[in-house]
Amino acid sequence: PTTIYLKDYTPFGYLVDSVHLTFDLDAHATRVTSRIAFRPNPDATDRTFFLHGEELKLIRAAIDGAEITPDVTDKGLTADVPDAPFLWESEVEIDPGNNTALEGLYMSNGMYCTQCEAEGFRKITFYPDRPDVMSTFTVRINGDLPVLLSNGNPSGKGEGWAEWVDPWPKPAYLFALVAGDLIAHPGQFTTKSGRNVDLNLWVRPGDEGKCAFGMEALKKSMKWDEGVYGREYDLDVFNIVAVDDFNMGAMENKGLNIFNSSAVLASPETSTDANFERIEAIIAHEYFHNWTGNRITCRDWFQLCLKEGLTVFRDAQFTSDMRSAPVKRIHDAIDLRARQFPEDNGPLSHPVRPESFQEINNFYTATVYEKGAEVIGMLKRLVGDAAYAKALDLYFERHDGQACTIEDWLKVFEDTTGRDLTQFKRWYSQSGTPRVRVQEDWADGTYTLTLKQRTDPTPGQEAKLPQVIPVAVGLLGPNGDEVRATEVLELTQAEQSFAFTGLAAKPTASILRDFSAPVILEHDQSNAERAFLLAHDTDPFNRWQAGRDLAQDTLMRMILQDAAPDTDYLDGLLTVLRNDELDPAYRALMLGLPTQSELAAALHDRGHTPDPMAIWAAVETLRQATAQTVQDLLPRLHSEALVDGPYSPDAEQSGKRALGSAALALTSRLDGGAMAAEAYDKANNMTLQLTALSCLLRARKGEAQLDAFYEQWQHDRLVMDKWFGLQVAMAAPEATPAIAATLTEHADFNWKNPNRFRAVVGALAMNHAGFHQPDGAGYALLADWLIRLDPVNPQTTARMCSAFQTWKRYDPDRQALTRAQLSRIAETPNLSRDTTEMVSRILG
Ligand code: B3K
Ligand code: ZN
Repeated sequence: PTTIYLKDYTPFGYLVDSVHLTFDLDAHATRVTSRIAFRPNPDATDRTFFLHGEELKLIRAAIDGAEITPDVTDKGLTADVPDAPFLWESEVEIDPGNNTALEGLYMSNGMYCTQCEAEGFRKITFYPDRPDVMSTFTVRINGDLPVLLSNGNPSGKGEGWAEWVDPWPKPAYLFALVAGDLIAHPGQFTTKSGRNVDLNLWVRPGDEGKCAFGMEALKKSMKWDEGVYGREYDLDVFNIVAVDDFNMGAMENKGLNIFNSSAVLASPETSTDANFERIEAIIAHEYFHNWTGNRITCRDWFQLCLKEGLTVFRDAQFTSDMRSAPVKRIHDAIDLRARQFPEDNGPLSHPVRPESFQEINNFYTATVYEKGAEVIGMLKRLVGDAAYAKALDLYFERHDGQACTIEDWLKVFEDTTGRDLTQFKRWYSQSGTPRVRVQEDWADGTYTLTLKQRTDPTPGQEAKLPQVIPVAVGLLGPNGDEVRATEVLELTQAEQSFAFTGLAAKPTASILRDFSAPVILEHDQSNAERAFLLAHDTDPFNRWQAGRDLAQDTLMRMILQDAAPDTDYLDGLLTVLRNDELDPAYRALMLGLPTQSELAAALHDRGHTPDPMAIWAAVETLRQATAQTVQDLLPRLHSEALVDGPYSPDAEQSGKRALGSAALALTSRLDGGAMAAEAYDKANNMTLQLTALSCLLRARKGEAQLDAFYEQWQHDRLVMDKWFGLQVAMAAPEATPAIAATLTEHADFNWKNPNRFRAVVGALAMNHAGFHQPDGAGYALLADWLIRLDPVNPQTTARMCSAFQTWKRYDPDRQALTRAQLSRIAETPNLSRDTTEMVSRILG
């Protein structure tokens, strides 16, 4: 396989002035006719006329009306073209009905749809399929289906055809087409300058009742982007389509967003609070791409974080504004530690802006997205809110309509603030999670904080340079009052000291407030200090973090020294839970524990070999002790979940349900699931129903409820995904591989559907102790399914290979078992480029 390098970028030899496409739809022989106006690009030196094209049957090609015979390979075609503007025409035939990879034009339940990012347009027609080639598109769809959609504004339609014009120049990856028997859930939005926009959420018949929430989320997003970023929508229509077979969450095609149905369809009966929150965020994310991604796009795929990091950052701001900012920040830190840290500290580690790839689809990662967003958060913290707003205004003004780089992005900050961002830019080029070690000194009223940063070597990067790390710090006095408000220290050297003078007594430091940088803080705080912060910190993030540190500390000692659960932790938790002034959602978060995978990483960091079964046992013991400690509070906390009045997925109600659900889970450890069985019968929404079922499954009960759930919901794919997933997630470690294997034999296990595949096989990889069973059954089962899925859907297969990325943390036996499975995958004949790249990187 060939490796593509950032340093090799050159512009394409031709510019595209317009694209006209005609689709004659047919399940197995769709004809795509293109008419493309090219002209030589004055900024390019290489005039090779190469058009990407894969899996296309070329019927005809012509230049300025004269038929030609281009050189065609399995990657594309080359042709001799005039050194002047010319019209390119081609006609190709494609087979959407057999497109199981879900990239290009494919079919899902009788509906035609597309996914072109990153490089799927080349499976539709011959084209310079690269994001720096932008053009307006006119699309004619001929097909015997009631709804025919493409990008932009509708420009005409009749029986069996429709035409669309997208006036905004765009790269091919934003092209979309949908055709099918769909029903619209309509809405309206008037932009701040008075443009009336017709909104539609298109769904399959039967899903009409699951649209209202998504539509409202869309309107809120449109309003928010006008208010906070001054960004207005720029077409007369905005369409969203829900599709059951989709490789990711959703896609921001211009004016025609295509969503995995799991990322848009919602109703209280079928969706959990967490589903609602995720849907609201994804709708916002895709909508925000209209400016950060579509109007300003990426020059090349190495710049992916330009649009993704920024858009994740924007959707996080939106969620903070719509819901609770501290809760969102804590969720994001949990998520970063669970998904990005393992990536950044293992064989798949890569910079936020990668410098090489074989298959770009493998770089839609937590590093590019979530660390990319953290980098923007740090930049905003360093320059301040007002300067950030000014820089963004300049970004939109200067780069509208362009395909840009990270250099362009940083330049607007340099130009508006006068800051030199040379060192800051290392966040984009250095991979690995920086570690910040804390040393504290106290003398004569002066508290000195010494911070040392280091980043371990990562693949391809042995030596690391110091980065700019904003460390937000506050100090608390002995009575719990804040004696120094939050201040952002700029750590730029390998080692740096910061002095706080004039203090009456030795303070307790609250460091890395609000999780001000995506780093690992190494702070040997005593549990007494942690308990003090848990009781008094004014920063909600660090108050939560103090509880988390206590929990981690006790778990580590339970695992390593067979210690009993720590009373500092249990007592602290009790105090927090009793405090009715604290937001229920926040108290629910306090009840959370580090994931078992995180504990494995922490053990590995400290030079121990993690034993997944010992980790699992410690967590179980701590949970049991927690249940006993807070026993008296549980009935009242559980009743929080039973809010009065109609269901709403808002922050307040879902926070109460989160706390009530956590209480029910603890109760089930004491009563064997009796209360959960009652709660299951009474549940009047999916959040409560699923919580009760999961408590029962964990108590090794709930067989009857599992059957009843199946009977009740077998007609609903999204709910059935939960039914499949929960059984694997809640399985006892020893039973996990067998349960997962049995579920893959279930009549409803449609493994070619990515959601269903992830529900079972993905859940297996997420069940830490179950996946890491000492006999290797978890590894073998995952490998079996990856080998089976690869020829059908390489993207989803490759993505799931990352379950193996942490393999070198574990003991030699497990390593040998994993290596055998990875080699078995690697040696599979005709393995996709996607999976080949992932497995070879993981093997190292
Ligand atoms: N831009 C798409 C992701 C496309 C993934 C291609 N493998 C969704 C998003 O980030 O909004
Ligand atoms: Zn995105």
